[in-house]
Amino acid sequence: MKIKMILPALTEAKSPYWRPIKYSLFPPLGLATLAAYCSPDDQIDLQDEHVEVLNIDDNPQLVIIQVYITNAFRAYALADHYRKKGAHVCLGGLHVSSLPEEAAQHADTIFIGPGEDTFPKFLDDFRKGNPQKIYLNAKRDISEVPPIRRDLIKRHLYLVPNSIVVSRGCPHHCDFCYKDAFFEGGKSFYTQRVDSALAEINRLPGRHLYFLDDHLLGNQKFASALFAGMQGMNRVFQGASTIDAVLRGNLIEHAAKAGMRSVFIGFESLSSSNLQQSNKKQNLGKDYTTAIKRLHDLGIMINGSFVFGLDDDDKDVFKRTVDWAVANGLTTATFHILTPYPSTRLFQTMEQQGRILHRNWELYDTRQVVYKTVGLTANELKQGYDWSYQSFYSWSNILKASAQHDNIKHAIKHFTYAGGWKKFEPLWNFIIKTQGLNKMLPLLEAILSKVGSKTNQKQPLSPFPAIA
Ligand code: B12
Ligand code: SF4
Repeated sequence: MKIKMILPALTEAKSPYWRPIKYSLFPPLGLATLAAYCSPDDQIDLQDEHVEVLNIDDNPQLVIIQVYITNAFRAYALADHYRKKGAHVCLGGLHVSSLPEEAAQHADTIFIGPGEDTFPKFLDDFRKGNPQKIYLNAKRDISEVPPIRRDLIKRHLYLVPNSIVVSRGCPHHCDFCYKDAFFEGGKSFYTQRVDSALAEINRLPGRHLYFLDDHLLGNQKFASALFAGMQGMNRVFQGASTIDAVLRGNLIEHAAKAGMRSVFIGFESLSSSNLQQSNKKQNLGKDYTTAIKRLHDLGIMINGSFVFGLDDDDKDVFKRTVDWAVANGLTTATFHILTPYPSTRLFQTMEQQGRILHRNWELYDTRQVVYKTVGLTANELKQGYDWSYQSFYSWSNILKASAQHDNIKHAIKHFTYAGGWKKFEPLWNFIIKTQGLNKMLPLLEAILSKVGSKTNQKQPLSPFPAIA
C-alpha cells in the first residue's frame, strides 16, 4: 500500500519569526513511531514540510497527517486536497485530541490521544475495508513499541537527528500545559522498558542525543536505571526536567555521569502567586538558585523557560526576569507569551471569564497575545516579550551570563553555545541551504563535552535568593 505521512509546516514558515535553524532541529518522531506499525511491504513516503518542499502531486491510498495547534489550518488544507484525490485521510496529534469536532470535518478518520494503541487497530480495520471514523486511545502502554522507523528520516536535513523519547507525558498538572487534555481518561505519565530504551539509544549513531521527553527525571526508578545503563556508552545528551527533580536525591548526579550536558527547566515565573495560579506546585517554595548552582557544579548548562502574561505580572516583569536569568548564568532562555491551548484548564477558565479574544490557531504560537490581559496591556506584554529576547541575547548579556561560571571551560562553552545559537543566523541559513546541517554535529558534541564536576561557581548575583 502507498502511504503518505506528513508533518505540515507550522504557519510561521511564512512569518517574520521563522528561524530555519529552529525548525531544522528535530525530525518527525511521532510519525516515524507510527510508521513502525505499518507492514514492511508498504511504501511509505514521510515528508516534513519544515525542511523540504512537499510533493502533493502523488496519489497515496492512505494519508497520515500530524496536527499541532499552529499547523492545524495547513494540515486541514492538505487533508482536503488528498481527500479530493480519493485518498483515505487520517488526522491525529495534540490539536485533534483537543478539538476532535473541528478536525473531523477534514478527515475520514481521526485519532484521539497517543497512537500506539489505536493506529495498529486502524491499520487492521482499513486493510479489512472497515475503517472507523474515530479511534479513542484506551491503553496507555509503550513497553512493547516496535523500533521507530528511523530509516524514513532524512537525517542530513536535521541538526539533531538523534532525538528520542523514552516516556510519554509528565507526572505534574500545570494548568497551561497540553498534557492533561491529551492524556485525558487514562494514565498521563508512563515510560518504556529500560532495556528497550537502552536498545533504542544503542541503535543511534554518533554521541549526541536529545531526549524530547516532557520530564526525563519524572520517574525516579526508571531514570536511575536508564542513567546507570547509559554509563560507559560515551554519550552526551540534552533533556528536560523540573526544578524539584533537580533538588531531590542524587538523580541529577547520575544524569551528569551518564552524559547530561544541558537541561531544559520550566522556571515559568519568579512570582509565587503566578505559580500558584497555574497549579505549578512543583516549583512552589523551591530554591531556584540552589538548583542552578547544583547543575552548574555538575557542568550542566541550563535552558530556562519563562512565561509572561500571568495575572501577577506587571511592566517590570521582563527586566526582572532577564536580569535574574543573566545573573544566574542561564545559558539559553526561552520566553513565551501565555497561550491558552484549547481543552486546557487555562483555556476553560479564560473562556468562562470571557477573556479569549479569537480562535485563530495560527496566532497561538506563544508569541502573540490571544487573551485579555490583567496587570499589563496586550501591547506592553508583546513589546516586553520581544525586548526580553533582544536583551537576554545581546552580546553584553551573553558575556555577563558566561562570566558567572568560575570554571573557564564552562564559561567558554556557555558563550559559544548561546552565541552560536542566536547570533549566526545567516551562517545557519547557508548551512541549511547547502544541506550540510548534519555535518555540524561533531561541533555540537565538542561544545557539549565534559566540563569537570564540582567547580567553584560564584554565588549568583540574584536579588531573589529563593523563589518561595
Ligand atoms: C520537538 C518539538 C518541537 C519541534 C518540532 C516538532 C516535530 N518535529 O515534531 C519544534 C522545535 C519545531 C517545535 C516548535 C514549536 N512547538 Co513544539 N514541541 C516539540 C516536543 C518537545 C516534542 C514532540 C515529539 O516529538 N513528541 C514525541 C512523539 C512520539 O509524540 P507526538 O509527536 O505527540 O506523536 C504521538 C501522538 O501525538 C500521536 N500522533 C501524532 N500525530 C498523529 C497522526 C495520526 C494519524 C495518529 C494516528 C496519531 C498521531 O501518535 C504519536 C505516538 O503516540 C513537544 C512536546 C511533546 N511532549 O510532545 C512540543 C510541543 C508539540 N510544541 C508545542 C508548541 C506550542 C510549539 C511552538 C508553538 C512553541 C514555540 N513558541 O516555539 C513551536 C511552534 C512554532 C510555530 N511556529 O508554530 C506544544 C504544542 C501544543 C499544541 N496543542 O499543539 C508542545 C506540546 C509543547 C508544550 N508542552 O506545550 N516543537
Ligand atoms: S511540568 Fe511541564 S510537561 Fe509537566 S505538566 Fe507542567 S508544563 Fe506540562
